Amino acid sequence: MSHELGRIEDLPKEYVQDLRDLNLVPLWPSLRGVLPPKIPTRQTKPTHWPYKTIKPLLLKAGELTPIEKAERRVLVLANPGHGLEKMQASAAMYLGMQLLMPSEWAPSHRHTPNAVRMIVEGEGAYTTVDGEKCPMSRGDLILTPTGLWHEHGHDGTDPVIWLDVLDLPLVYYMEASYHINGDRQTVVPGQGDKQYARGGVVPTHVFERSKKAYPMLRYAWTDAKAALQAMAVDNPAQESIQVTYVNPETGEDAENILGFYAMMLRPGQTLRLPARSPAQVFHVIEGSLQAQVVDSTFALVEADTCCAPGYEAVTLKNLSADQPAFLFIADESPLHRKLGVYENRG
Ligand code: GTQ
Repeated sequence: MSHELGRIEDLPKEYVQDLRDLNLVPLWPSLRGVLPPKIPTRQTKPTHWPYKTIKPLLLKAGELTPIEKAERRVLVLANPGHGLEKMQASAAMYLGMQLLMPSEWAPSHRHTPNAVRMIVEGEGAYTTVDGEKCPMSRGDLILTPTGLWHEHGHDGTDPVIWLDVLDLPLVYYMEASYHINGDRQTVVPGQGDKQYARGGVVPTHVFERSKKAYPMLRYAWTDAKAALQAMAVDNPAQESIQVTYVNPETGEDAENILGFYAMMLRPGQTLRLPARSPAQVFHVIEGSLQAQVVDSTFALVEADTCCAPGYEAVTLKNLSADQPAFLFIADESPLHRKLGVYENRG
């Protein structure tokens, strides 16, 4: 049973003006807007950003805007449902495709939003995070969690491009987003990955525990891919072949707000992901597939990115009969779970 609620036009104009003058607003005309029945209103529209359309425009940005004038040379993958100027892929996720040309340097800074980079193309670049120089290769995931210094450099010969995923829209909405510029970092031993790169054995600190909140900063694609392939071989009947990027000291998600995963689809496989509350982003690392969400069907090839709103099932189909497909997925699960609003509707 649902009553028609009173509208703003049903009230005397002078009364509404009296309220406004006192910074007061009647709830009932807006109640259904902020608490819609059964399912949230989602501005996040299923959206596909083909890499082949982004790359030439990003390279053009490399000609038009020197790195000194950009600091970070990024084209933002903006969801039209939120309005492009909002620069958000979903309520909590920001996506950007970043270009670094040989010998360029994107100076050191740190900020409150958490970021990760998924390397799309090119060799020879690195991100120095908290002093550790993390090499960038295709498919690698590099964390720059909240508050850690990071800068990008490039010793190679060809353009390097990566996908940035940040929780910027959420942190900005919280009025908690800011940055601080810093000097070039002093490089310390480590490449963000080696100590923790073998699952099952982690460093033991006999004298004191690691004080690092983020002990692992780089997750090499060669390791994540090998884990997926082993999982597929060891579990031939298992439908979903997926790994989660975790903090190896705690087993929790690698970052606090967004979740990061790698998935393998077997040749010819169709996988229906249940309708869960968090929005999701899919990025193809290797292979090609079809993604269906609401009434959109996207043909995704290598390096393509798409997003899906929360509360919707997503069907992924590997159309290749003989090649597996590998995906990077980012979602808002850690946020939803911590806030107690996570739902799986099947
Ligand atoms: O590389 O530090 O896409 O600070 C947006 C903000 C990348 C970065 C982005 C950033 C960065």
